[in-house]
Amino acid sequence: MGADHARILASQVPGAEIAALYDADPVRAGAIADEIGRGGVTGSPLELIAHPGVDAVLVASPDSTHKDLTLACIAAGKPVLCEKPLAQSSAECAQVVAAETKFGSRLVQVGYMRRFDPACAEMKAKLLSGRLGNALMLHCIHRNVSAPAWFDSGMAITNSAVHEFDLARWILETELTAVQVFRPKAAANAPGSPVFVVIETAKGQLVNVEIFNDAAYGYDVRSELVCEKGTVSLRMPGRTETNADGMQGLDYPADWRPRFADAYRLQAQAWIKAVSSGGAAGATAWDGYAAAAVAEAGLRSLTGEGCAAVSLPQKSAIYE
Ligand code: ISE
Repeated sequence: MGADHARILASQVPGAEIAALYDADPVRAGAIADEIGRGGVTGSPLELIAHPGVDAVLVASPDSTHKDLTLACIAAGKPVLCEKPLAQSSAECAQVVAAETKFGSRLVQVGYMRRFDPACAEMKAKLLSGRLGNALMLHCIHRNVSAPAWFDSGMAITNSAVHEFDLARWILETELTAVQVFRPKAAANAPGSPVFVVIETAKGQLVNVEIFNDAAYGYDVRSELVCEKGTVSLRMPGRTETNADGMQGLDYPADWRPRFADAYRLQAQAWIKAVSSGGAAGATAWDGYAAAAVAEAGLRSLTGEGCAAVSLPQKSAIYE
């Protein structure tokens, strides 16, 4: 993702200039610097954050490093776009929220890029138009070709379903209050096996999310919002349709990068535009915290709690 973000910032975002890059693999960092023709390679992430030529930082590192790197950016007073999830637990997210609250204004944007996906934005706009009446249910499907080797059994929730937790909070403009996670007994007991999540919102709506990370056939993300007077669903993106072997078909992307290419570009553009004028865009650290709290309740449900309640403390004023 780091390489993708660097390419997007270098080629599709007016006003952005890559001043420095870091990767745990210096050869890879050097290759990206050569490819985009800009940015020196630093010796550590903290060196990059402290670099006087760096005004803002994009963190796209392993999930377990997000919290410390985001805190380092806040300590340096530099805006940061951190990939999701914001941290590994709600307690860690609370540390980020506390540091940003102490700083006094927003520096953190969390990379919940679906908020910038034109189809997701249209779904929200259609709900807000009032034509469909109140929202009652949101059905979501989220399938990957295969779970990466570093996935553990909880990551279907903490790394994948967090997208839907954020999407549901954002589209329905409410908090998620209770979560129950089911696993089909018929499926193999592997990190990429399906989980089925049922969520209740503070407005009394239901959200269900199927996560299947070993789905084999392609990257497939769907959602249908069911309202009192109609429904709205995301259409399959794609520009062409193939006719061959007696069949008509649409292609599935291999992963999220082509599927959400517009969202990543619009997210990066919104981030740079906002930080250039001293503001912030997209999902906040509070949103990152809320998604992590739902994920944690999901893990508790998975390990025997049944229907797990989500509790959130009072939101600080900088997030209102
Ligand atoms: C991955 O980390 C992402 O963020 C993708 O957008 C998501 O679809 C995938 O399930 C995650 O593992």
